[in-house]
Amino acid sequence: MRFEIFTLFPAMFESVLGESILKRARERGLLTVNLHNIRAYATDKHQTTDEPPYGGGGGMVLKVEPLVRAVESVLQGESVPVILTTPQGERFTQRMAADFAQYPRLAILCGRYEGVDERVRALVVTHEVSIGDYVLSGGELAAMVMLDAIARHIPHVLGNAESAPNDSFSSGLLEGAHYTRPPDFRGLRVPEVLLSGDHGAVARWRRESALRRTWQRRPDLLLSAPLSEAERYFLGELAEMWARSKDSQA
Ligand code: 6GU
Repeated sequence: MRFEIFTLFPAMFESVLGESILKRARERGLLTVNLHNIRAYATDKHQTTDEPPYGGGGGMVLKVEPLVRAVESVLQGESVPVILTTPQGERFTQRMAADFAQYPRLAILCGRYEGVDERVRALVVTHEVSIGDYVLSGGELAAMVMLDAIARHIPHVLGNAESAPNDSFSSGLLEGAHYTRPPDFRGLRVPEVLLSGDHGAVARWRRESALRRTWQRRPDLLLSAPLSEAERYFLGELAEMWARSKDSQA
């Protein structure tokens, strides 16, 4: 999969692309990330990329000419989704990451300052995406978040040990608890079942741990998670235990 990233700060991407899973994916030819400096597409001799807004009000606005020129000259008329990073966009989710990963090529426009000239939206943008309800100084960090989350869905980017289906959200649930050696640390013991070698019992324990954690922290996810009859029964028991413990406090 190929990404075309349009930014005023291409160097911000270097460390993220140069480590761990994204580094390996690029080395193996599964992922290509082309960084395009918007400034290189400025049309005046000062290479201006931003200006104060018409009508005043402060802040700076990314100019339309460099952005549109950059996107058009890189994409060459090819039909490619062009994502604008903006706090006003649709909230980014695991579902969106999986859907965007189906495209062979994707462009991300990193917004900056107070925003981008509205005509950029009309001319080149196909999707507007936000990564959450807070304001970042620019879209670069948001673009890296999306890039990472999308790349995890490209076939062979994750090894077996890292596989995506058990990830929080892909299963519709949060992940449960994890342990590794030692079996006892300061009296805190790893649950016996995980040491038992009984794979069926371990799988059940993991699923229950995920259900318990989701019920405690993100009960909203349980409304849409695909659950078996046995899992619904388990949640019912959790709820009953919780209700009883509340009664005993009253
Ligand atoms: Cl995509 N951009 C900016 N500047 N701030 C954000 C954001 C994006 N998502 C959340 N906050």
